[in-house]
Amino acid sequence: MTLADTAQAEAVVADVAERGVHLFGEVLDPAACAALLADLKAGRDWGAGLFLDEAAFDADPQYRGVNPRPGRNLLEGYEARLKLVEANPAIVAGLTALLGEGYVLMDRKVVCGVPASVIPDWLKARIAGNPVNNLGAFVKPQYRDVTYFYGIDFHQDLIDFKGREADFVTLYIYLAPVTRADAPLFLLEGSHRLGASVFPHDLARDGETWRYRSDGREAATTQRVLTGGTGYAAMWHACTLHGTQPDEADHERISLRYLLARGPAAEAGMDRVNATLLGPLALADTRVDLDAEGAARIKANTVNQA
Ligand SMILES: O=C(O)CCC(=O)C(=O)O
Repeated sequence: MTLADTAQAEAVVADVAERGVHLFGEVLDPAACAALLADLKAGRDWGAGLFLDEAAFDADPQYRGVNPRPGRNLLEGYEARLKLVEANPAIVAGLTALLGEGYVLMDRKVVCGVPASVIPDWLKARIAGNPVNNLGAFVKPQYRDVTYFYGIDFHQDLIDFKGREADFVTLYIYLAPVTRADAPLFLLEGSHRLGASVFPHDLARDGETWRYRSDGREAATTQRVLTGGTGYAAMWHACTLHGTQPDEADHERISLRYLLARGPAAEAGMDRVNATLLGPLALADTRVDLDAEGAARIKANTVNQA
């Protein structure tokens, strides 16, 4: 490693320690991103045809197991094309600084922010005010190789990992420009400091600052909206609060979402980051918003006030 590389690696770790996020910016080849997006979109329905009709949904509601999984993931078959992301020098260096040599790919998938215009009225009425509008339950089974959102309240990505230590990051890639109207990610910088916390979160807005409470601790966090052009990349700690508002544009927002974990290396920046967290690194239960079937039992949403 050159001195410049070492300084860059330290800057990435310092960013994640202080803010809970590192913004790579528009580091990916825009033409390759656009070509990948065109191929991912080709020959599929991204409109109203995604959804079950109300009677079909009510005949057998399935709230669990509706996200991509091995054998049902639109990115399968695109491994070589994804080198665009996975071999990008800035991204590899950032991940190595934080997670150590030999970091582990936990998951990669396509996430679609679904525009209001394609969601059927019956479904809009049912999901209004829900904190987590992952629409997987309502899309036809053949389309569940992508995760579809109509906004999701501030949450930690640790929410999906009961009992696991927060030893991973989320890497998010925009394959097309994302403006304020395209359901950009909202992050609360500094929120990771309170460690693992049960969803939904205790947040109160004051301008661009949010007062966040967890476990008797309090933090003043700063809202950052991730707008960016084609090839924009950012990564955040598993305890960093983030969310999206419903997509206001007339077209979908298609992104790549990776989860990457600390590898077997003796040292990794993540250890230093986690040593600074004030709260727990893991939780036996990560959320209290769902009923026994996995349906929403709480109507509340804070990110929509942002
Ligand atoms: O893309 C979105 O709308 C939400 C994504 C998100 O927050 C997540 O995948 O954890």
